Amino acid sequence: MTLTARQIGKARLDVIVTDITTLRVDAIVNAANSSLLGGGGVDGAIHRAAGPELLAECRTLHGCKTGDAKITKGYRLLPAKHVIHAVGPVWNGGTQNEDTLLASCYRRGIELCHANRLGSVAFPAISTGVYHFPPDRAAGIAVKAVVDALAAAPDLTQVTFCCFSAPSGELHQKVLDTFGSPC
Ligand code: AR6
Repeated sequence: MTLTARQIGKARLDVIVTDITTLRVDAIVNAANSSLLGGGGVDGAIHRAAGPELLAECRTLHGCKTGDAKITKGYRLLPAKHVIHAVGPVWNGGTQNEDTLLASCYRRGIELCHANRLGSVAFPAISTGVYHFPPDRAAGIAVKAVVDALAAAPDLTQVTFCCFSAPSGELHQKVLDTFGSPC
């Protein structure tokens, strides 16, 4: 279900509520942990849908730092051709640079799209599950980080904020509606 769609330059940004593994986009972003070896939540769903080849490629990456992201193929995830594994911060009361690290995940995701000439990408609400980042604060950071990074990725024409609950979708919608113009 699409909650809102906004045009910012050449890019259309959507907020939808659905399972990210079902999306027809060039890349879906995973909310991974620093081992990149799988886990629960959206990470578990993506590995289940992509199959064991995804874990095999992840093993070759030797982990990923918090705030950074690495790209793999999507394997059985079709139609998503790639997975961008971003490692969000664990919420620790806001004292451990969590805001900056979360924004960095989105910026690195957009940068990897540009580096791989991808046209469309979908992000989950990174860190708002097991990592307990406050969802309203995370939504503000996510949308602003993507909007700020868009100029660095001129080929990117579609960015989807893929939320997994109506309340999460509404938080993203409220922020996104303050940017760009309706489309
Ligand atoms: N599609 C879209 N969003 C989803 C899906 C899905 N299929 N499943 C869950 N979400 P979480 P984190 C939402 O816990 O907080 C893993 O074990 C979920 O409702 O998946 O970054 C990793 O291996 C929430 O809004 O990720 C790490 O160890 C959001 O995705 C750790 O969890 C993120 O929740 C990362 O924790």
